[in-house]
Amino acid sequence: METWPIYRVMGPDANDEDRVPDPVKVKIYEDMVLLRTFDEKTITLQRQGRVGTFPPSIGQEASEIASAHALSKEDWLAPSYRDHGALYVHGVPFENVILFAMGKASSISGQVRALPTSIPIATHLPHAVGLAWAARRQGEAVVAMAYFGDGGTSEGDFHEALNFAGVLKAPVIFFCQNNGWAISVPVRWQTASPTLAQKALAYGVHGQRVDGNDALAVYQAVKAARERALAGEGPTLIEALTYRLGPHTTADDPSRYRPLEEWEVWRQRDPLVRLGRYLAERGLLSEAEQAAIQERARAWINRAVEAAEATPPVDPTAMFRYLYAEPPPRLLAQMQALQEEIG
Ligand SMILES: Cc1ncc(C[n+]2csc(CCOP(=O)(O)OP(=O)(O)O)c2C)c(N)n1
Ligand SMILES: [Mg+2]
Repeated sequence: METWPIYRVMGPDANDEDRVPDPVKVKIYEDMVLLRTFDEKTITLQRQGRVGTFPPSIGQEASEIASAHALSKEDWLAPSYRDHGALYVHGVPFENVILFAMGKASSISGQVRALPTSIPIATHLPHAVGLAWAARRQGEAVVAMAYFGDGGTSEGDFHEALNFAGVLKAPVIFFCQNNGWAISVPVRWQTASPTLAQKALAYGVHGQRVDGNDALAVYQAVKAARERALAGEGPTLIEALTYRLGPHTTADDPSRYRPLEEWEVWRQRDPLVRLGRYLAERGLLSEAEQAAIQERARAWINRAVEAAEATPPVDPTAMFRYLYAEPPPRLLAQMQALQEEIG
């Protein structure tokens, strides 16, 4: 019977050594702070009607940020709606993320090697396999990594993607953030499997559980998966155990379904506090330096929001332009009607 230990690098239960270069640790911390600051700011803006519905990743910063730091910029990233942090690390300017949240950008990803954020659950997983396989056929030494949640593992696309990836030995990483909930559905109602990582076994894919609030473990796990993929050893399913401390989106009220005691337990495991403490203890970043990073992040986000608010709104007819090379007459007629209405 295979066991599924939780891979850890930080803390008393660590089962591997810290091999993350010090400057990378500091950069991961800075980016985690930026993401937290951005999420908190955006929730406020949404309450004021200045941005649309928004899915924050508060509590998941270690998974979100450290995973993307383990990739090369040449790798492909296939994000879901919550993964603006990973996109930012991969090279998407934060301004794009803010514009996207304000409905002022038609695509978040721009010129970087990332797919547009996937709102449908898990539909981007087969795409990631395709990207990885295509890259391999073209002789490129890159991987594709798909981000999705615990809920995504119940979708057919997840299973089809793992099956294809296993058979093709595609250089792909399936990065599952198990944040405890799929909106109001807890993981124990999502699956009868004791772990999500073990689902890899059925497809001949390497599976691993990692402490998703341990930034260094996440980084090392993704790095190792990447190296295996590039060595032709096939795909990896990583289950990063983390927790969504905030709402599913700004349209959600978790107090209606989530026990407060559970939230209290996970709040004590805040990945940002944990990494901050680790860096301070090792003399890599003092508390004063951490406070300065926070201050800079706040100022930077405020400036970026101001710039985004000063940006003119996107042409609403843009929504008709990206599905078909040659839009069918019905869509063209709708586009024209809208054009006439807005003048
Ligand atoms: C195919 C599909 N079905 C249903 C939905 C509605 N929906 C949006 S988010 C969500 C829950 C997803 O949970 P999980 O995969 O755990 O990701 P998380 O939101 O926790 O990051 C659902 C059911 C959707 N977007 N796409
Ligand atoms: Mg979830």
